[in-house]
Formats: sequence, C-alpha cells, structure tokens
Amino acid sequence: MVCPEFSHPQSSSPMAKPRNRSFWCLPDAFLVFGVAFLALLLVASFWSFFTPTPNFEPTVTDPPSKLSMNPVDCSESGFGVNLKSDPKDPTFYDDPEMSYSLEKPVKDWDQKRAEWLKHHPSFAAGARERIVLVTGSQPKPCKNPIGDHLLLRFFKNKVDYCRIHGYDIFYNNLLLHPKMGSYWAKLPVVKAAMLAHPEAEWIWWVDSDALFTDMEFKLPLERYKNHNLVVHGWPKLIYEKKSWTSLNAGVFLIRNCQWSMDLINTWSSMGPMSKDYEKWGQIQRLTFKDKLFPESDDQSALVYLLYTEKEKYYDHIYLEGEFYFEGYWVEIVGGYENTTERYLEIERGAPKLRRRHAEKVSEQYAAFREEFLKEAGNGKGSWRRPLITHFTGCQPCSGDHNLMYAGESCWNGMVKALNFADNQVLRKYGFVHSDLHDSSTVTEIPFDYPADEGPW
Ligand SMILES: [Mn+2]
Repeated sequence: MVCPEFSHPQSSSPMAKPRNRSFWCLPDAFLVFGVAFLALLLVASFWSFFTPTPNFEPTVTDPPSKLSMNPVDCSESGFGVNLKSDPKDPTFYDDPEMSYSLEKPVKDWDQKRAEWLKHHPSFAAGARERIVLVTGSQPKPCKNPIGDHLLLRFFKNKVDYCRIHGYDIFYNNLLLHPKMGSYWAKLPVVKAAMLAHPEAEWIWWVDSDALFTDMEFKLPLERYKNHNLVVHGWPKLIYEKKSWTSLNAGVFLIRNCQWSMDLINTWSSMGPMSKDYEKWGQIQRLTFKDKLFPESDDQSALVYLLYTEKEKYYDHIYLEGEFYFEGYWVEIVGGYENTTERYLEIERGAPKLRRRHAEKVSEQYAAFREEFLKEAGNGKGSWRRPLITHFTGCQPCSGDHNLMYAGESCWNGMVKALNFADNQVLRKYGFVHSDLHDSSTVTEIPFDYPADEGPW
C-alpha cells in the first residue's frame, strides 16, 4: 500500500515556484486603495488651495505604481503559499508525545500530516509534487585543505538545481544523534526534515559527494506514485549476486509518510545507536560476500531488508535503474566532453534552444530539448547528461580516497564535473567555462552567437 497522497486535483506545482494566483491579497489591496484614496483627498485639498482649476489627470491616469502592481507581488503570501499563517488549532507540533529523535518512533504520521495540511490549505495545493532536498556534511572543518572549498561547490550545485526547479533545500552539518555518525548521520536528519516539512511529499537525500550534472532533468515522480522510496539499484544484484553495492544509499527519494517513518526506525536499528550494532556488522558480512569492512553500514542494511523481507519491502521500494538517479563517477567523467559536443551540435541546428532566456523559465527549454535527446540513451554508455554524478570513494572533505584510484583522478574528476554542471547554470548569466578543467576563468557568451559556433 502506498502512503496516502495529499494531492490537490488542480495543482501540481512544487512549492517555491511562483504560480498565477486568482486572488488578491485582500489586506494589501485594501491598504493600497485606502492609501491611494487618502492621497487623492490630500492632493485635492492641497491643490484647491493653490490652483483654482486643478487638473487631476496625472493622478488619475498615472496612479502610484502600487495600484498596477502584479498580484504576485503580494508579500503576504510568498509564491502562492501563505508563509504568515499558523492557525491556533492544535497539530502534531503541540503534542508533547512527539519527538524529532530517532529514539522515539512517530505514530499515525499520515493522519498528523493530513491534519496539518488541513489547517494550512495554501500548502495542500501542490503538496503531492513538493520536494525538499536534504544534504549535509560533518560539523568540523575538513581535513583535506581544499575539502571545504569542494563542499561549498558541491552545495552551490545543489542550490542551483533547487533554484531552477523551485525546490527547497536544507543543509545540515550537525550530528543529530550523537551515535549516528558518517553514513548513518543522514537518517536522523531525514526524519527531522519530514517533521519540519509536513508540506512536502518527498524528502530527497543527496550526499555531499554527489552533484547534479543535468540541471534540467526532473525526477519522473509519476513513475514513483505507488512507491515510497526510490534508490538507484538493480534487483538482480540484490537477489542473485547478493551484493552490498546492488543499490546506492547515497541518494534517495523518500515519501513523507508513516511507512517511511517505520522504515527509518527499522533501518536505524542496525546502526550504531543500536545495542546490536556489532552483530549487524557480522550478519551483513555473512550475507554479502563482497562487503569487506566489519561495521554495519546503512547501504548494506537497506539491501539486507530488501533481501530478507522481500514481501514486506520490494513493492514499496522503486529500484531506479533506467537513468543515472546517481552514477558512479568513474564511468561518467570521461564522457562530459562528448556530451557537451553532442548538446552543442543539437543547439546549432535548433535556434529555439539557442534563444537567450530567463533562468526561471529553464524548464520550458528542457522540454524543448527532450525531442532532440531521444537517441541519446540513458545511463551507462549514453551521451545524455547524467542526472547525478556521485564521487563514491573519493571523500572530498577528509581527502581519504579509496586506494583503487589515484587521488588526482578524484580531484580532477570533481573539478570537471563541477564545471560541467556550472556551465549549464552560468550560460543563463552570460558566461561559460571554456575549459572544463579550469574553474577560475570564464568566457563571455555573445548574446547571439552564430549557429556554426558556440563558445563551449
Ligand atoms: Mn556518497
């Protein structure tokens, strides 16, 4: 059973995206008209003093700019949702039994969330598609001298992606449960984000070492409508190969519902907060022969649940294997130049894609581009931009990379990926990194570059 949806039949827009509203902000409207009327009276009395034949025309035909203001300007209601109203009616926030902590499971979350939405109707519209992206890193400065700089760029990339698509983003850099460190730290954060964002249907966890490398691509939410958790993974690798890398837990989309609360509860009971933590490490190593380290980890724990309780979990977890929901950087970074060239080739033949436009309307151009990407393929071996490139094993902050690859290939790969992604953003601002390896210089893009050229 999929968790109940808090949908509104008329709307599918994500939260932070401006929508055309059919109503005025009444208090503002009254205020504006009131002030205008008063001003008119004042002007009338003032003028009647000095000029026997006042000409009201300028006041009447050229009203204060506020009168002609676009309704979207209403500061009361922030982009179609009311940010200033929290009715007194009690909700789960007033329930002393509730807790943000992993130690205390949440019950009846679907009802509680629905109740909150009932009291906040402006958020109910569009709730079904609303996503909050959650990411984070450690509380202390990075050991790697360029680690904090890299993390800043990885975070900037996520902010860029969220701004383009109207998603909210939360960056956490604290351990919300003292025992849940490193890869386990995300679970308390995701639970807290679910409680802090009852208006959002989905929480999208994206690791700090992962970045968006297709700034246009949007998750096909319709495909996940009967599922509560989406991860990049392959059933064959889980059930036949029994591999701990049969899915990747560094990027996941989780529905804000009771099922997910229960999952987080069960999932975290295999982590360091549990008295059975060591035992779980042993069980995981026995189950997954390719797991080489002794500690129980969040990814093996999730594969373990899918493997041992298939009936309970499989139907609720969507294993996305069709596109790079996240992709292993080693198989991706070599293809950025070719992808850049192929996209440029498409643009040379399609003036509507070359047209300059505001960043806010980027999704329209993404839709235009789709018709040219049919041959691109998806995932491994394709020349489509990968949605997310994940620097698994590189650890930008600590600098401790997997000894499988030279540190240089990690850092060079990251710089290339960051610039490849940044180019998709920068062009809306008129610039481009001509060289993907050069982070510090940009070239200005002429406003109308010739079809047979292209500066990137
Ligand atoms: Mn990661």
